Amino acid sequence: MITSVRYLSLLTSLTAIAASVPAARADGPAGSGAGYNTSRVGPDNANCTRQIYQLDLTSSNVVFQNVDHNANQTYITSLFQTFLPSMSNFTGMYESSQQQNVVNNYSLSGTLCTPKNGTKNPSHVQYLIHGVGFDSSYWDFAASEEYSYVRAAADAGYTTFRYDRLGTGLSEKPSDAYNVVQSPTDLAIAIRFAQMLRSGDIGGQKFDKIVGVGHSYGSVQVQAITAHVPTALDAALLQGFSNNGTGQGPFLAGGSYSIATEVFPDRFSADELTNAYLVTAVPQANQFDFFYFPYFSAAAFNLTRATEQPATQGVLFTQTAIMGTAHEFTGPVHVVTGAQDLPFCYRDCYAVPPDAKYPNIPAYAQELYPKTSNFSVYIPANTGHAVNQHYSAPDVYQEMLAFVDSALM
Ligand SMILES: *[C@@H]1O[C@H](CO)[C@@H](O)[C@H](O)[C@H]1NC(C)=O
Ligand SMILES: *[C@@H]1O[C@H](CO)[C@@H](O)[C@H](O)[C@H]1NC(C)=O
Ligand SMILES: *[C@@H]1O[C@H](CO)[C@@H](O)[C@H](O)[C@H]1NC(C)=O
Ligand SMILES: *[C@@H]1O[C@H](CO)[C@@H](O)[C@H](O)[C@H]1NC(C)=O
Ligand SMILES: *[C@@H]1O[C@H](CO)[C@@H](O)[C@H](O)[C@H]1NC(C)=O
Ligand SMILES: *[C@@H]1O[C@H](CO)[C@@H](O)[C@H](O)[C@H]1NC(C)=O
Ligand SMILES: *[C@@H]1O[C@H](CO)[C@@H](O)[C@H](O)[C@H]1NC(C)=O
Ligand SMILES: *[C@@H]1O[C@H](CO)[C@@H](O)[C@H](O)[C@H]1NC(C)=O
Ligand SMILES: CC(=O)N[C@H]1CO[C@H](CO)[C@@H](O)[C@@H]1O
Repeated sequence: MITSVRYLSLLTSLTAIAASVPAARADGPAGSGAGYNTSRVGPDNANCTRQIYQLDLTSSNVVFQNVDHNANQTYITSLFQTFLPSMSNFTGMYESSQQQNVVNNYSLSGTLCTPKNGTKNPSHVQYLIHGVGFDSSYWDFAASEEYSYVRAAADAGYTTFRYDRLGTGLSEKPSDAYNVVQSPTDLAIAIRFAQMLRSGDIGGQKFDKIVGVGHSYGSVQVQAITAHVPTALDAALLQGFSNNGTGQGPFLAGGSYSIATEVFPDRFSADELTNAYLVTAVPQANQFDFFYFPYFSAAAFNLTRATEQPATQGVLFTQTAIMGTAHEFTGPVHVVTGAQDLPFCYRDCYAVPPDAKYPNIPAYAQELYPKTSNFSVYIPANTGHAVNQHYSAPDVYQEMLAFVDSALM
């Protein structure tokens, strides 16, 4: 299990983040490294508005010490080597036993899309959080229209809100890739956006029902929201997720994570990103972590690589630390993980121990939800970690939307 109890108690202060009225401003010029075609705001069946939200936040962060903030590749790789065999040794060498409060204003780009053909209920929203290697275009993936979850949701009458996580897309890329851009900061942002959806600060609509939908590290954040602020969401849909950590090491090793400005000099410059913003080293490393051959098109793979977004080493080292048992969450929970997912199933979601309590690896996630009203799992066949980029995506979307229908009934 990858849940770290040590971090959880220290994160309780996140629930008490001071409320403030967020200022919104119009988009500036498109960032050079945004992972998406910035002239596309969304699919043509939805009325989409993209804007920058300024979030004033305090988060209780892990303190990395003895790390070289202007790390070179040799150093970054050696940190991964230390991290992989023994996390506790890494912790002793590179992390303080104390957390620190980090106070910042972050600019984040978010997009609200309402179905043009009317909503099932205007006060219901799906709140979409993407994972590592992507930005919010994971949810409006434009290799072809059938890959857009935003479109499928709008066709089904659902409003969606998605944002570029800190350090990706059109959102701010803070220079401190260890002590600022890490999972407690990302969780504080994710909680704040959920609160803003409730309070009418996004699109002027107060949403009474919010379904949190994540992918991978985005699902870790949705899970962490349900654990830390149990009333922030009404239902959770965790795509590309489990609470089995066996595949995390192979994921980090297989990605050969490398300095983004060196891998993609045409898209990322050193003015924008410091060295510990990382991407998979080569296309085949991206394939290794995210894809299951031959069940995806060359166009989907090429677009994923061409628009790949960085993750900081601080995020990669802390990404599962925010998970925890959601003791008070009572809504329904649905887990959708590809049968051949690498980081969360180590390539076989049915590889449970003999005499296992549950029939598959994702099903163990119900142990994080003692009070859920309904826990369910769907394991699409012939699907790797990047669910929305495989041929199965359109069918998977219908299954996900059936869960959303039942959750919002
Ligand atoms: C970018 O999106 C716009 C609007 O959807 C579209 O007209 C244009 O063809 C797209 N450009 C590329 C390179 O895909
Ligand atoms: C689209 O959204 C904008 C801003 O919320 C609104 O003014 C406009 O009327 C909407 N258009 C349609 C066709 O729903
Ligand atoms: C990389 O950085 C380390 C210190 O962090 C230094 O010892 C090493 O010489 C550097 N390597 C290169 C190739 O610059
Ligand atoms: C964030 O911005 C607000 C005004 O937008 C300002 O009052 C506050 O001091 C800022 N906080 C930080 C930490 O810069
Ligand atoms: C809009 O909704 C109506 C009524 O449900 C349906 O007949 C029509 O096909 C829909 N149009 C589109 C573009 O989805
Ligand atoms: C994908 O990229 C490869 C390598 O650059 C190229 O050979 C191939 O034609 C591309 N395929 C498509 C469908 O874009
Ligand atoms: C966790 O995943 C590993 C690798 O797939 C598997 O061998 C093990 O049985 C799993 N454990 C549980 C409890 O599912
Ligand atoms: C429980 O979830 C499953 C799968 O999402 C759904 O088919 C079923 O209707 C749900 N049951 C109840 C009682 O909501
Ligand atoms: C195996 C290994 O890397 N052990 C290291 C654990 O951390 C201590 C310092 O805290 C080192 O001295 C060990 O070499």
